[in-house]
Amino acid sequence: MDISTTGVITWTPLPSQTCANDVLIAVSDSYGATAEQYFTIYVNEIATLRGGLRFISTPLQSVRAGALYQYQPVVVSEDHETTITFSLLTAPDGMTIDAKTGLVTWQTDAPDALGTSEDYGEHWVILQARQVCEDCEGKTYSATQDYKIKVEYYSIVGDINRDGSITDTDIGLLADILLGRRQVNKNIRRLCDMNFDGIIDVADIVTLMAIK
Ligand SMILES: [Ca+2]
Ligand SMILES: [Ca+2]
Repeated sequence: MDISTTGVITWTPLPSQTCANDVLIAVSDSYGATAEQYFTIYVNEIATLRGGLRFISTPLQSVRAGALYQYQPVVVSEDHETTITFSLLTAPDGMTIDAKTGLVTWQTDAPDALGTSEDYGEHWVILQARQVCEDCEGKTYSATQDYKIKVEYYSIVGDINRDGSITDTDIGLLADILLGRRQVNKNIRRLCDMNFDGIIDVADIVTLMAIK
């Protein structure tokens, strides 16, 4: 398994690697902040049934609130002649699937200034792939893949509006919070405490301005 500097993971499982494979990836930035993500990839055996249509890819099951979620399912079938059509049987609001390619796309709701996203939490997804063989009396093959996507809380200390970068907007928000002009929950207060001393004061603004 390889990971690129942009975070793209590439892996071709060996026949001996069917079943569960645990993966732990880590990311760090130039300020020394780090984060880890742990997940399990289930490798299926290749379909052997004649006409057997099945999914052989593993969906990405977590996404940062505000990010674009994309998943390209891969299916195999013994019937190479008949077109495969994809659809969503169950999906969160706004998720779409390309009927021809199967590409799943979902723009998740970005957190607002109070740190709330409509999409936080887990969402069921059920994908379906179908083949309707016109030359064989309309015989139909279908397969489904179901999984949950978790839309996650995302935090970088100092990124108070949680748009993924630290800008003047965050400094303005921190000033408003410090002056009591804006009420926020404890998750956001944690993002304001730049020097991790448990209180929000001018020192945090100074630190935020220094790293912007
Ligand atoms: Ca920000
Ligand atoms: Ca502080």
